[in-house]
Amino acid sequence: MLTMKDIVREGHPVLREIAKEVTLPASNEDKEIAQKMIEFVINSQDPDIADQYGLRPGIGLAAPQIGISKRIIAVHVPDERDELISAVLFNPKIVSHSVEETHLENGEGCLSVDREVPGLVPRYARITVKGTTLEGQDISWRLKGLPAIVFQHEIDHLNGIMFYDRIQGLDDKFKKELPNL
Ligand code: K2U
Ligand code: NI
Repeated sequence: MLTMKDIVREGHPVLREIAKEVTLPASNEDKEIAQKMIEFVINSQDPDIADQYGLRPGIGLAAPQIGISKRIIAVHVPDERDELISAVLFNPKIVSHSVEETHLENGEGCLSVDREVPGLVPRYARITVKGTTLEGQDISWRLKGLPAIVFQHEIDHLNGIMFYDRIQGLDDKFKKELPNL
């Protein structure tokens, strides 16, 4: 199982690369990567497992965060009706979005960033995401609320974007990759 030692931290170049498309149908290797990723996110939300293995709770993970520059994300997050969205997507793509924006009141964090970075992160309030699931199904999901935010956060990782890149007015010294600002 993946633990925090497998999570790449800011400053590693893989987090600034454009991840490569996954050849479909996904190979067994890519399916295994995806399965480990969703397992990590689910484990990170289980208090006993998270405590036992020192996992930081997460609602999403992108393959570059485990050092793999491929367009794979895993998300395990309740929507506004408390319906669970738990999925892996290969080659996810935001195909449309609202003009309206939203943000998390307390800003965002990242499993690859071991520090607080203050500031609001503007996100599209509603998005339509297309991609391919672990089972090989091509999906098109319309998302809003926290699910929309987490998908944007994870797809940013596939494009080498960190959440703090989007914080307006944040002094560049806080955007430095190196912990010694
Ligand atoms: O990609 C990651 O680093 C996982 C992040 C994803 C994320 C961060 C901020 C906003 C949306 C998604 C982790 O899940 S950070 C922990 C977390 C947990 C619950 C809600 C928000 C953030
Ligand atoms: Ni992140």
